[in-house]
Amino acid sequence: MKNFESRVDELRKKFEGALAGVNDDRALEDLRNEFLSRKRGHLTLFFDDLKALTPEERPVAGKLVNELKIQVQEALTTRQGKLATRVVTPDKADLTLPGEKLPWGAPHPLMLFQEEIENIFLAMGFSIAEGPEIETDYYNFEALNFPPHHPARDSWDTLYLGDDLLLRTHTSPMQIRVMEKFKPPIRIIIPGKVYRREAIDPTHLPMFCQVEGLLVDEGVTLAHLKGTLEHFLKTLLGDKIEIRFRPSFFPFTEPSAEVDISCILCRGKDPACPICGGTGWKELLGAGMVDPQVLKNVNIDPERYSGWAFGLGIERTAMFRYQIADMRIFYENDLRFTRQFSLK
Ligand code: FA5
Repeated sequence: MKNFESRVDELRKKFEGALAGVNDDRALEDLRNEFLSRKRGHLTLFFDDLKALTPEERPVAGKLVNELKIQVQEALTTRQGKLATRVVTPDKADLTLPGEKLPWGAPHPLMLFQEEIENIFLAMGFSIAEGPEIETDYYNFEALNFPPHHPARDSWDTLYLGDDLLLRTHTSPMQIRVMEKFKPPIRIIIPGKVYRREAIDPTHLPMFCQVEGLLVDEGVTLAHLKGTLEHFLKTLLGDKIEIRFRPSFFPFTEPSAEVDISCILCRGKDPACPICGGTGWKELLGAGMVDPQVLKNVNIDPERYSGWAFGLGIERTAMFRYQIADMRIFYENDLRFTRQFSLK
């Protein structure tokens, strides 16, 4: 029995010595076979040797061999883990291995929809601009005729980033930036994100996208605004929609209107309709003739030039186009939803 014990000890030392020299998967596999192979592994042969011992010695010796077997198995597994996580230096990398497959990305449905909007306006001779999402009080409010303490600011107040900086509440500040830089004739659209202190519901988000439109030239009238918006909305949403201009108020346009389209979900028949609440109409945009005071603020002569502007909610409009009852789905990143829009 003493002899058996020292043989187990010797084998343990032999294994530990061999394991210390193992540096790759192939050597590890060889070592595993050498010790654990079912036919000729050292440990397997040891179990055979048990037969030569007395019935009293056998369980004690069996326990010793079993313990060594567990130790060998665990040590091999640990070394295998270490080999798998080792850093492969470039000269050792196997360049013949297939690369990792990355899933294809696709433009977000709202980006695709925005592009459609842009294309309709590009075809009418408009340019596209973008502007900062962090704005100053001057561009977001003051230059647009919202003096400090004006009540119209209340429903637009948003996240301030300091005394003077804020996340823009609409894309209209870009009207000012564009008119400061370019002189009429101006024909431009400005898509971008805007932010508001807002209670979230199926048609309201605290961050959403707008497209601003601005046209300034000689002899521009409200009829041009109506005609352009009608062409744009019918091209985007189909000939069947009805459009209505509802008198409204914006400090930077005079006269002002909210533009609604007929509800394509319930057509005004469902008092519980999540989009129109049974009214049959949903507001998509605000619009109006650029207030002469705003033109003066950017040194454009209101006696010579007139203009119109609009601001459209992209998510709201996309809801109509795709018949989606709740705009929050655009931001939930559910691939089952977004994949339906990917380009084929
Ligand atoms: C404005 O933001 C004005 N700047 C629009 C404007 C531009 C008027 C130029 C005149 C001239 P309003 O707050 O109504 O207006 O927003 C415009 C559109 O943005 C709405 O008609 C709606 O489609 C969308 N919208 C407004 N609030 C939200 C919201 N919380 N979530 C999603 N869409 C919204």
